[in-house]
Amino acid sequence: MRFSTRNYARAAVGLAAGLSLAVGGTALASTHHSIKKGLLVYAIPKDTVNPYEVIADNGIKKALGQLGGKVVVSSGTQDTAAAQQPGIQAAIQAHANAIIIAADDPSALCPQLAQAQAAGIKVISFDSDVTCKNHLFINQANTKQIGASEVDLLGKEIGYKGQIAILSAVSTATNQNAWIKYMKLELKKKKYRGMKLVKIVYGNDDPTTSLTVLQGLLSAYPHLRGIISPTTVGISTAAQYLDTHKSLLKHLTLTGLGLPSQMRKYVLDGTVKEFELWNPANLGYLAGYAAANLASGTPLKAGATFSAGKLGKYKILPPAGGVGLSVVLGPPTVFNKANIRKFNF
Ligand code: RAM
Repeated sequence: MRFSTRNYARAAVGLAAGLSLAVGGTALASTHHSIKKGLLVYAIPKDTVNPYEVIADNGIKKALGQLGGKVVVSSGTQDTAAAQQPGIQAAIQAHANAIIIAADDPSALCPQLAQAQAAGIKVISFDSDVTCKNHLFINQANTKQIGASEVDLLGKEIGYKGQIAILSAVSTATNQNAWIKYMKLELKKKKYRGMKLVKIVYGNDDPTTSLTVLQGLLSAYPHLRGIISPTTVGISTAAQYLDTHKSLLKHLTLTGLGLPSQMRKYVLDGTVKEFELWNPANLGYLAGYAAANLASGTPLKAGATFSAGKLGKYKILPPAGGVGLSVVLGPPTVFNKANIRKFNF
């Protein structure tokens, strides 16, 4: 890990937080100095209203703030590729240096993103990937591990038996579908043969739609034993519903990916036992640093490394498992009664 003199303060903070950092003599040659000043980054989240996306966008702003750049957030209020298109056009008009996008669709925006690249804009995806050429994906955690661990969290709680369902986000979201693919693969293992995935419903990361499809699911499958909701909007909506319909908890277990800030109440009152997530602010922060580095000359190739401020050094990984060039933030945290008070995102 490398640090400039300017980064010593951050290194001290990192050490205080228990991170293991090596600050060496030759390490003073920092990548930080090479970041261009005044970079303009367009952040295009899945939508501008989902609290998860807002926290992640704030992470991007924090990174660019540290690097002397600026962030414009542009997206719609619903999770559609069409609502993300104007943001890409605005980035081109504004001569942005980079776009950071959480894709509502894997491929629908590739023509626009190619147009942006032709105008010299670096394309970074985060949270939810695109299949377009020449971009870097900032992955929140290993995709396969998220899928597998979600199934395992639920399996443990329901004794590996019974009908289960998934409450997802939009049906075109790359991240949701990638995790669901690995959930299905995990469910094929012998250990899970007593668990049957009966239905996947899509709440579009909209609380009202999520509630409607949840109620439909519960009336269609009265014997449902478990729900995995790999979306912060879905799991918080479902937790709120179960909290007010406690008799369902006699046979139904909920887990998934949630914000500890939204789920704390439900974990402390026993509605939900365990769920997981990474730190979305750190995900945005890492994407911000990646964008600034690529826009300043860091090559988009496997093995290239860059410094991501307080998070340390990251390496671009080669394509694997259906994902192109990527960087992985790190393993998620499992939250339960014992630790949930410690997290504020
Ligand atoms: C929702 C969104 C987002 C996903 C999280 C876990 O907020 O669907 O894309 O990463 O949940």
